[in-house]
Amino acid sequence: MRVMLAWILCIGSTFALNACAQSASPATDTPAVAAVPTTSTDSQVQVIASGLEHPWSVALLADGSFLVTERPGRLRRVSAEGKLSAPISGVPEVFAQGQGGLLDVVLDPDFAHNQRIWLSFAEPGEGGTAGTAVAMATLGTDSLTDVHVIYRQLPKLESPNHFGSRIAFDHNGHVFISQGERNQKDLAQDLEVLQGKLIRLNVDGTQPSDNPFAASPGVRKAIWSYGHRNMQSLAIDPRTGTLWEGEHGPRGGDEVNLPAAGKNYGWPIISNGMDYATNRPYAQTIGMSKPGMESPYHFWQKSPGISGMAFLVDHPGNSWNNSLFIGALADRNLIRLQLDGDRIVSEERLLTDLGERIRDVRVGAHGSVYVLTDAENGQLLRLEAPGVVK
Ligand SMILES: [Ca+2]
Repeated sequence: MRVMLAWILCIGSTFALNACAQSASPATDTPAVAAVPTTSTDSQVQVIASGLEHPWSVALLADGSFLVTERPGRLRRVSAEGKLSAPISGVPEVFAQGQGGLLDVVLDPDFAHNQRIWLSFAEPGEGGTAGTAVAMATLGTDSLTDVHVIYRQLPKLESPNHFGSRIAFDHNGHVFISQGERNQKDLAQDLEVLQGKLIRLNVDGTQPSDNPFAASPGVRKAIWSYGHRNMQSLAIDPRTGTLWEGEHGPRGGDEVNLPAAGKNYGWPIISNGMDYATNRPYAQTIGMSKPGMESPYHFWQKSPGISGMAFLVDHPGNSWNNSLFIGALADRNLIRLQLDGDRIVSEERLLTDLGERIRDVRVGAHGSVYVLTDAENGQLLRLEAPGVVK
């Protein structure tokens, strides 16, 4: 079903965003759910910080300050008032080329006691190769200590693209790591390599004995699910513990999946996107579905260029309660999917007047929504739902 959606969006803010404008969203195809238009009467936007070079991820600290990664390889603190620290020392060397660099930053589930953070990044290898990697480290005032790389995507490859990567914890002793297939499509179906796979590890970096391929000879034991393209979104629904993942289609077909153990999400055999060069399906693609492969839970025929993902739930007084937010890079706005349980019932676009690529979105303990813009002079913004008084 194709539904053309257009909404009036009025953005109020403390800087030059005081405008109401009519914006048209792209056509949206929803294979498993119905989408209906919604109207946002107002939302409040505030710039917290500017001057961040291609910020990629933000973690929210309990004192109201932030940790922000910059893709060239820097990690900074940002005070609640928006002051940037000098780069924090001890960050692993990154492969800062193409789509590579310093990527996700996430607090350990037990951060309050162990001050541990997790970073994903493109790690340089021999001969110009690189691979997605994840490190954990102890956060000090201006340095990282006890830095351990606990995951490396192997083999390392020469491609500068499709590193993913996001980190999410299930609060049951496991960490999920999303990544890409490094723009080498066929690797996504090869269980002997780690490209194009969603990874599940124990939080100490060991491989869980109950992973779906733990007993399969010749298969990488860290694999949770496979057939993924470039997973830039990953979040766990706090209400249910369900894992949600988003990934870029090629030319069209960005998709959202709820990855289950051992399942094949199809790339490049099934896809809703096209070859960039020919605007026809890739040679490997047989169609949009195939028995034994999982079709997307939700997809966009025209790719928004989806990025970070975060749930706003358990805030019954908030008009955005039960939402899934996803950044949009190509569409230069913020996607809000209204949920009823796991069902996506409507879609709204926010920050349409800003005109910036949105790289990450996170939700604070009080229901504020934090967004990073992807630019040489990137910004950290805070949004409040309509009706919230601050
Ligand atoms: Ca897929």
